Amino acid sequence: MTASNPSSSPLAVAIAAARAAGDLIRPQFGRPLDVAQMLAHDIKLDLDVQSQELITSTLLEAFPSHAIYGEEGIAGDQTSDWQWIVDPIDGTVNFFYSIPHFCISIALRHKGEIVLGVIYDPMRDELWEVEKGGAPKLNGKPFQVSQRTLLSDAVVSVGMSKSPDVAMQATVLLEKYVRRARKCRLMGSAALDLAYVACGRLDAYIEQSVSLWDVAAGQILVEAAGGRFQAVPRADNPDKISVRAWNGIIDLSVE
Ligand code: LIP
Repeated sequence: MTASNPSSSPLAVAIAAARAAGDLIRPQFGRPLDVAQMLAHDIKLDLDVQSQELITSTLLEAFPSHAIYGEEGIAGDQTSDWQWIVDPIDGTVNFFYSIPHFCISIALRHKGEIVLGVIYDPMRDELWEVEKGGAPKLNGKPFQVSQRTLLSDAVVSVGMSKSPDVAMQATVLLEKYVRRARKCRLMGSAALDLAYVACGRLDAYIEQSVSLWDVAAGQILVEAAGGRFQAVPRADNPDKISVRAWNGIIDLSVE
């Protein structure tokens, strides 16, 4: 699927969609928001849906035969070999609490293989992009994972959700890494954690239960930047995966 016009290449369209969603979301930051669903462990905003609708229309206008698989639902031709994986606001709870740490995450899979990833932080105007075989870039500049070699020098982000099993597993891991790493962080956006691992701000990110849309774009960014990404489906929930991503150098074993 090569586009003759570079401005309509899948990567260019993904970047345009992410920036358009950022322009939608940014002015709402710090304002009273319409809540679609307030759960004990999560918040769904009308803005999540609006952001996904905007991304979906941008992607499907350029590629009408493609499929969309997003946190806020599916669209397009679900039999397509080309599938966009979209998190319209990753870090919704941060956003709702006026913590300026959230992003838009867009990946494209072809026959199951991720072929591009874009993550956009609209508050800092930082955009990570990569396509298969290319150099990953942050705001146009190439980057790589950190070159730290020791866990004792590393900053490790541990993500955690609230279900009792997951919270328990994550707490056990957190306790181990807190003692072995230089510092641990719990930042609230899986996609930004992966973008930060990719460009060397973090050395590792570990989370016991996330969804594909949280991590798909981050996976290709980390791998293209020289790092490693491992995902294992959860036995208790086929829609969730346990993930760890790191610079590929540090030994993360803590047993
Ligand atoms: C959230 C993540 C967060 C993770 C949550 C959730 P959302 O995504 O990025 O880091 O711990 O389980 O998946 O719901 O804000 O898009």
